[in-house]
Amino acid sequence: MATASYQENGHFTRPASSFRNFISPDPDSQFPAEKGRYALYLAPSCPWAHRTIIVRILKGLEDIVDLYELHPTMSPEGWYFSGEGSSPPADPLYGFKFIKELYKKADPTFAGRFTVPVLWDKKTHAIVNNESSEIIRMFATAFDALLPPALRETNRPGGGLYPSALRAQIDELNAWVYDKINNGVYKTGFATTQEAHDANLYPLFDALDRVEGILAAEGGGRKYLFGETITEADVRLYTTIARFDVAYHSVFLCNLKSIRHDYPAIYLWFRRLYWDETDETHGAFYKTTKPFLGVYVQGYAMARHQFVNGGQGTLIIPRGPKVLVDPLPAGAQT
Ligand SMILES: N[C@@H](CCC(=O)N[C@@H](CS)C(=O)NCC(=O)O)C(=O)O
Repeated sequence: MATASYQENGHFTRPASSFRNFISPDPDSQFPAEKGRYALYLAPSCPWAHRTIIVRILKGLEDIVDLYELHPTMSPEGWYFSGEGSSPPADPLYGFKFIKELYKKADPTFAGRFTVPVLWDKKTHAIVNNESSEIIRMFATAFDALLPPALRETNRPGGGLYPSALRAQIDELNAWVYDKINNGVYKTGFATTQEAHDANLYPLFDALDRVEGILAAEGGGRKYLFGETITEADVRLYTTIARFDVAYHSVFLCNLKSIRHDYPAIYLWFRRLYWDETDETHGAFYKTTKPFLGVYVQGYAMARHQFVNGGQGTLIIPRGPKVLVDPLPAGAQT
């Protein structure tokens, strides 16, 4: 998931994504919204990639954007197709084994990191975008003309995933959630000095306390971060919380508290999303989390072993927690 080139004085630093084009509803644009033209390459274990597969289902884009899943743990050569589980034996388009081959096809001179997710244009054989926060924004609106009216953003309850009235507030929340929580767990777990670890661990839990306060507001009645409807802020927070107790708590040493024992409002919010199978989510959270919950820990243990210990010594995989996700409490609605 990362290598030593992400290091600075013991602190983990995440480089910016390289391909930043947008799919547009405008038929004359460089990347116009068309059914069957685009493919999403990703490893479902990756929390950034996870955002995009959730929104793909939330928006009903399964028949419009292809999904090609890489193996959930990384090889020394990077993300790869394995033929195991939901990963085909090779890239369905070009027969590649490794995601880096796709990057090289798009740009033979590319010298950055070979990260997932990748949004690929089958027509021009190009990477449209490899930044999850932008891919989910595109998915929210770009294909709306191809979708049944109920799935278009303008018709969704609350104004959709990124409603205009809430944009400034969503951006503000996303910024600290990204820095302190989404990326905060990595900065804590990939720290190679105690000072760097501590400098990120305490702000991570302060930020979780702040989220708990938001979700516990109104007598605990707040269903989602911005009220009664799911926004992209919920999606972005969810993929980190889904991995927290099962991987970050043990492997990334994020163990001041756990979600299940110490954050009742966050845990309720998480389970509402996870267990929901209604038309509100079409099971987007459950379908994209359940098959991989038990393997997140392996991917992170391997990545940390490589990153912090240079792969030296025996790799031990933590075996807990025994229960991956509890059922919803009696009486709580999804
Ligand atoms: N900012 C990117 C980050 C993507 C990212 O860092 N993905 C990780 C997996 S969780 C990756 O592919 N790492 C491979 C590498 O660094 O070599 C996004 O949100 O899309």
